[in-house]
Amino acid sequence: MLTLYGNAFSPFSRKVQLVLEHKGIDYEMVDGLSPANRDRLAEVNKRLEVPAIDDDGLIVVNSADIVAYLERVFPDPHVYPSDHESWVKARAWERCSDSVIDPILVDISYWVWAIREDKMPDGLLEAARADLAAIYDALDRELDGGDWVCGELSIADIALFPHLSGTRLLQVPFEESRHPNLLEWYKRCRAVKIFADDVARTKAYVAEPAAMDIEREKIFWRGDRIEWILARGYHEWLVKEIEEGRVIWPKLGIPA
Ligand SMILES: N[C@@H](CCC(=O)N[C@@H](CS)C(=O)NCC(=O)O)C(=O)O
Repeated sequence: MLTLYGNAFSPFSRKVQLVLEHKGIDYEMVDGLSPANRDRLAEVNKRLEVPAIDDDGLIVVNSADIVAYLERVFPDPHVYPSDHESWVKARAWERCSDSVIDPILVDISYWVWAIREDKMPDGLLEAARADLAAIYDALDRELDGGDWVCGELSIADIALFPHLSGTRLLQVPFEESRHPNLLEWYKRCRAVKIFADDVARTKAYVAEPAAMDIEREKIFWRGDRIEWILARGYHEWLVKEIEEGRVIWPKLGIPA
């Protein structure tokens, strides 16, 4: 059986789990971010990141690569649209979810779930709100007249959903007045079983932050999340984090 090394708190892991469930693929889940499973995760992903999958000994890491692999091996129902234009658009929204939306939301989330004594630096929440508003505007336009971001339910919706489901908690919600199509899309997703189950799993996981079985004192920093924090002017804050030992770096992700 296929094994997913994931975690209910990771949007990338949730994306892969949604694809597995949409395609009806049997899988077992190992919590890859639980300290108890660190050695097992290291065996499949040297970067020590989730998600990773083990499909009968074939290891695939990185959520977009995993989704592409699943689409090859289990093509039906497909998550990449069949016409070229929608395929390009769906990949673009998946990439935007992974490398633009994720960094903004994760960088402002540390003051919600991590164990820290400081307050969020001044202006960071406002910077997140401004950047996300531009993304919500674009999504609202994409959804004008359609149920799903790229015509049919696709990887675009699946990649976006785990991120956008956390925006109210993080105080950066999309609003009925400015983003009515996006709000309707969100409600439409919530009515689909795979998305409802995803939200239930994550809610149960974060219900008691003190019981969350992940590293909560040091932050795991990787590329896009560093880029956004630096691009918004918070280099001094990040340097202090490094100097004060609150940082974990990914290990070298060399295959094999
Ligand atoms: N590019 C990777 C990013 C995966 C990623 O950032 N995973 C985070 C969780 S969301 C992680 O495993 N971090 C390690 C940690 O927090 O210890 C993907 O798409 O799979």
